[in-house]
Amino acid sequence: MERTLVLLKPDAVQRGLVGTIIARFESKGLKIVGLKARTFERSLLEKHYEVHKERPFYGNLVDFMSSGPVCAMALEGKDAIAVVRTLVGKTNAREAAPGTIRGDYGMSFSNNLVHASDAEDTAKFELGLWFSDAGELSDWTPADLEWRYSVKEEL
Ligand code: FUP
Repeated sequence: MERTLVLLKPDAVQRGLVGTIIARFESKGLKIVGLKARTFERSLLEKHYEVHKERPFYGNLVDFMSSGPVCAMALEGKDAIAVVRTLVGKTNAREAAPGTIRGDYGMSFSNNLVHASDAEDTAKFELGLWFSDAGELSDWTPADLEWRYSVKEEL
């Protein structure tokens, strides 16, 4: 099983899409192992987007992400990183395919509703950053786990 970080950005919160977007991940069969929502400190967002530090949009991005509440989530599942990236869709929501979260709910390149870790090493770094306190992530077994995956082939 793999874990990945998902952030529902301030535009998702402002537009009342938090429940809708979380439902997409839950319905897919991903397991929520961590969840919290508040306006996060700028320093956290600066670290989160450190990789873009030299890019011209960095300042605006950090301003936007610290401008209001963000819902941060840790999701778990087989190949969760790739599965979540597929569900989220292309960065520019105008180009994102219908059926993806950005494709169905967004019209913007920068206000694109969701962040999702893009690789194993970034997921590890980002989960450590956003869920750093002991006990923030829960290990639990969904009662229907054996129906979500083929026991013989995958578990
Ligand atoms: P993604 O992996 O799809 O979240 O996209 P990136 O990591 O490439 O970019 C992070 C965020 O920066 C995007 F969600 C949107 C924003 N961005 C801009 O505002 N301008 C750019 O030119 C590129 C990215």
